Amino acid sequence: MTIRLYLFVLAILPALTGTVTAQGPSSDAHHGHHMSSDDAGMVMNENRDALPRDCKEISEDVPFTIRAGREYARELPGEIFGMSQYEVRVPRCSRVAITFVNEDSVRHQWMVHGLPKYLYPAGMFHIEVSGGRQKTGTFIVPGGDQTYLIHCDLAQHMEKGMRGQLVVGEGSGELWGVQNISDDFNRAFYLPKNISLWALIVALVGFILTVLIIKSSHSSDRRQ
Ligand SMILES: [Cu+2]
Repeated sequence: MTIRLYLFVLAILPALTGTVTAQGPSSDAHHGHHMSSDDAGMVMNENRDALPRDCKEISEDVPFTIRAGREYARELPGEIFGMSQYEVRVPRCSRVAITFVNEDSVRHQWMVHGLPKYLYPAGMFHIEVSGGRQKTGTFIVPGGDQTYLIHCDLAQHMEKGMRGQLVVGEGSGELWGVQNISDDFNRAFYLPKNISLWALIVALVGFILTVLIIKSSHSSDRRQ
């Protein structure tokens, strides 16, 4: 009888400990990501001290508070979600501490892409915050001039306004579709900036030439 009870406890032990871990604050590896979470949200791939290969030391500590919510999109045509700041400019090799405040009732994320994968699994650092909560996460940027995409990865949130850029050093050019910074569409890099104006001019010239050719052929028909 005692042995049976022992076996029973042994069998349900993983389930019990699993439930306990899921309820309390936890810090573990999730699909190779380093994640720390509580009921306010989570920080994935936080990095306070590991230096990128092209940095000898941390150049500076730069804290930011970024707010997210519908309120910030109120003046923006076609957008639903907004942020208090769409562009974050930091020095090369700086340690960036982001306090992400979610003023909505739905979840939001502040996610950076394209970081070195040897430090940040999948090249990603991200903070996710439940409605009405806030969370702070820290990461160290590399030593090259580079522009990184920031967005909220929840369905349709980026398309509806939550898209920004992290500019390290001089950056590597503006990304498209960043609020207050760049145009709201993806322009192929090989096309000139005022491509629509040029297309209009070419169409007009083509139209005028066609009309002239038709007119001159009509008048030469009449002369014959
Ligand atoms: Cu969002």
